[in-house]
Amino acid sequence: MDSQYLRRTYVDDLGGVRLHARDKEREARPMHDLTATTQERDGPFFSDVVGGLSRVQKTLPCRWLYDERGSDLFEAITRLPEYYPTRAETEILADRASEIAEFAGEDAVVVEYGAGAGVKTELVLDSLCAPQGYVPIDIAEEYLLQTAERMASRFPGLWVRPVACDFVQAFDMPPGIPPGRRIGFFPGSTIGNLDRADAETFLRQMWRHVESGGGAIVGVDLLKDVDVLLRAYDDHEGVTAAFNLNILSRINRELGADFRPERFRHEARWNEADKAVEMHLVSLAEQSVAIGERAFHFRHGETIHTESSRKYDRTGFASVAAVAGWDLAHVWDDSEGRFCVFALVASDDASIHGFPAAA
Ligand code: AVI
Repeated sequence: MDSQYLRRTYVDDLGGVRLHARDKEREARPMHDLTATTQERDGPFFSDVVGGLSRVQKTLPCRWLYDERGSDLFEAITRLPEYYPTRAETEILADRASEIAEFAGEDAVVVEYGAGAGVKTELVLDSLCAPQGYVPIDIAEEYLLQTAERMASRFPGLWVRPVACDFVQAFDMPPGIPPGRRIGFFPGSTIGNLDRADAETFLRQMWRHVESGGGAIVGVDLLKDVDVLLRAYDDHEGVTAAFNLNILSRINRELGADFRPERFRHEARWNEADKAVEMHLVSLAEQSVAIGERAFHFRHGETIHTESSRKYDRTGFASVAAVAGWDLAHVWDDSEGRFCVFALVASDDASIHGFPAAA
């Protein structure tokens, strides 16, 4: 655990663990803090933005797309006719409920990465036989706590502990998890937003969280016709465009920058080498943007790369999972073959994780 990054762990009203960068600095501020903008300027958001905009291909990490408005816009995206992954995955989780229950076994504890609004979680918890616990993990704290509260009242007796953190960083499971087989749940093809190395690191961390013999249910979007993919990331109502452009308003608001979002446009591109749909913000003019004392120059047509959504085939994903210590148990797909849900079992080959192999 990087103790510099996660300064504090505490338990809130719901018993949830919150892990925050720079909590101590925040706490030390006076009640009427008119210098909040400059104080954020040495935080992780600031360093990601300045670092990303200083690169030859300007880039912003996609996790910063999800402020409150970004999370609302993403929920709206999941209901768009062009954005099929949510519907396809929901169909699989509903149709395969009994197989999922059999795979997870009785008394399971579900650990969900990137819990969001938790709609699919309800489907899974409903399918399971006497689930004992639920650990939702998300960086968007508002949503996380709402989801945790909803699940706690929807499933009385279920042990619920939200963890507010960036699940790509190293972190430990909260204490007091009930006994029972742990099942990592990573829906929505969020694994596609990680590059190969980060996907492997993430899968290794999930292995450590569920421990040998635990399981995982992972949603993966499949390679398909590029036009279908591009339409899913550039809908006709412009919701995805608003989601992408919103990051500029967030930088203005939280870091005191002077982006003019109307001087950028959203673009979805296919990257054949990475097998990924990329989201970019294209500069509509030659322009400069200030963030504090720093200035960033944009050529006309220059882009900021804000997200990659990698698409897999079945064997491609199974081999990434295998490298990280997961054996394949089942693969389920939707009726149109667009999306897969993988059921994985944490292998007991400890050598994969760099631990000494059992004698
Ligand atoms: C969260 N993630 C899996 C979505 C995706 O499909 O990559 C985010 C998204 N970006 C644009 N549309 C949806």
